[in-house]
Amino acid sequence: MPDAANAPVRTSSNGTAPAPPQTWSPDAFEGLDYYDLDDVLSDEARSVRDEVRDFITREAMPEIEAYAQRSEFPTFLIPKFAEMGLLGPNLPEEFGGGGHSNLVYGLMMQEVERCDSGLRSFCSVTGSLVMYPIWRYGTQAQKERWLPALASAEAIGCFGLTEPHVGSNPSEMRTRARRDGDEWVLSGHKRWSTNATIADVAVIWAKDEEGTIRGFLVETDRDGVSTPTIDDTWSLRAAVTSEVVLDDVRVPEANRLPDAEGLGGPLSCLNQARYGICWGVTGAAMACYDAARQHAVNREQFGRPIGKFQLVQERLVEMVQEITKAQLLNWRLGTMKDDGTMRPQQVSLAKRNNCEMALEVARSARQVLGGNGVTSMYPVMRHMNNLESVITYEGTHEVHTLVVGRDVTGENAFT
Ligand code: TGC
Ligand code: FAD
Repeated sequence: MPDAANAPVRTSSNGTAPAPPQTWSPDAFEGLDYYDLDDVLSDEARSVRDEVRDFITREAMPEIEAYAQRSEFPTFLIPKFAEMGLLGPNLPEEFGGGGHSNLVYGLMMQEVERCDSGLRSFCSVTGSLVMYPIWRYGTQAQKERWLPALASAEAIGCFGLTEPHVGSNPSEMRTRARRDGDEWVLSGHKRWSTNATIADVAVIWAKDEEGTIRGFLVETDRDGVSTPTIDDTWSLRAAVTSEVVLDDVRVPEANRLPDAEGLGGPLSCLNQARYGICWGVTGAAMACYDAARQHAVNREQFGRPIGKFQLVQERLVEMVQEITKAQLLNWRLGTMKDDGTMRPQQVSLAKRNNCEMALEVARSARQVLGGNGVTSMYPVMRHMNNLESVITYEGTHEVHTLVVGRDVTGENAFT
């Protein structure tokens, strides 16, 4: 006789029921521009933003939930990202970049993450963490070899800074690069490397024998490289996250990024990606707000739309208020970046604010959706789970607090 108390309980479906009433559609997205920021954007910026918005709504939105449920990256989108100019949009056109302003780059990331943070991660890693260091620190030959290929998605890249023992403090990295004639021998272990399993090239940060941090382009088909996937996450399920294990991997001196020396090399790349995240998470928050707003006008309880209740209105107004503040922050950050006056600490403040804001918006939107808010009928729980990664990667909330704290007090809390 089976022991009923210890028998496994099915958690998968064992029947069908009529679908619950649908109160939200991505096609009904209204956008959110409470302070008429569209008026200060150029025609070009608006038009690129609208093209990306349309592309994402048409091609990515209908598919994303199923991919996330299956924990699968929608690779069919990769060539489309390239066609839409989403890979390296703010890098010069000379090597395949989009030649757009940073403001336009930000708006693009906002629209991509409106669908899913994992899609924006793919774009951020490609443009800011792989193409940018090659463009900024690479040789002419490295630029010609990799930049057009990465921009057109013929090649995929990843970025390896974090390690199993080293996250917030990358200056303690253990990965080593030993010079041997015209070659370097890399050994170490990178963890949490977005895209690595599907990447052709990894930007690997390692310490040389003098302890100086240097950057290397490591083709992933070299002997000694393996890139196992980290597949047990509840977050960014529609993204590829991996380890990069380097077991005495030999690369020629020609694969070293000659102009990167010290921690400033990888950190300068993070500035680019963090900037994109500030905009991206604002897009995720806009998506959550819009789902909650649509639900509030369509869902009735006590004989009236729940949007008529003051407590629901307050939630929606808080969302509008916080998203609007983030949008203003992004716009100002973008204009400073375009003017060349933006400081890394200002990116830290916006990354810190906007990630926290987006998570709070997602949590509040989830409440407005009631029980169905925990299902895949709505995008909100997926965004919420994704944002738990986004608030952690590219510098945790606490790291950015201490970066700004150091800036305003002159006191270094890291040492
Ligand atoms: P510190 O003494 O402050 O600086 C060392 C050198 O770096 C320079 N520097 C920067 N340069 C450019 N941009 C920045 N933001 C910079 N911050 C510092 C600095 O001027 C100095 O240069 P030099 O020439 O004088 O040597 O360094 P520290 O050891 O005190 O560390 C500071 C701290 C903790 C803020 C830094 O280590 C840090 O940011 N930690 C967080 C690590 C992090 O963000 N990792 C992200 C990994 S990549 C990732 O998460 C990708 S997610 C991808 C996706 O989107 O899917
Ligand atoms: P830790 O640094 O161990 O921090 C743990 C906790 O301690 C955090 O709350 C942190 O804020 C806190 N803490 C640490 N130091 C301090 C301090 N001084 N004061 C106060 N609190 C502190 N990395 C890459 O290199 N490439 C990638 O492509 C990449 N992609 C990622 C994708 C995902 C989905 C995730 C989750 C991570 C990714 N990362 C990537 C790694 C990411 O950057 C790190 O997870 C992050 O920097 C934090 O490092 P950690 O996880 O080791 O946490």
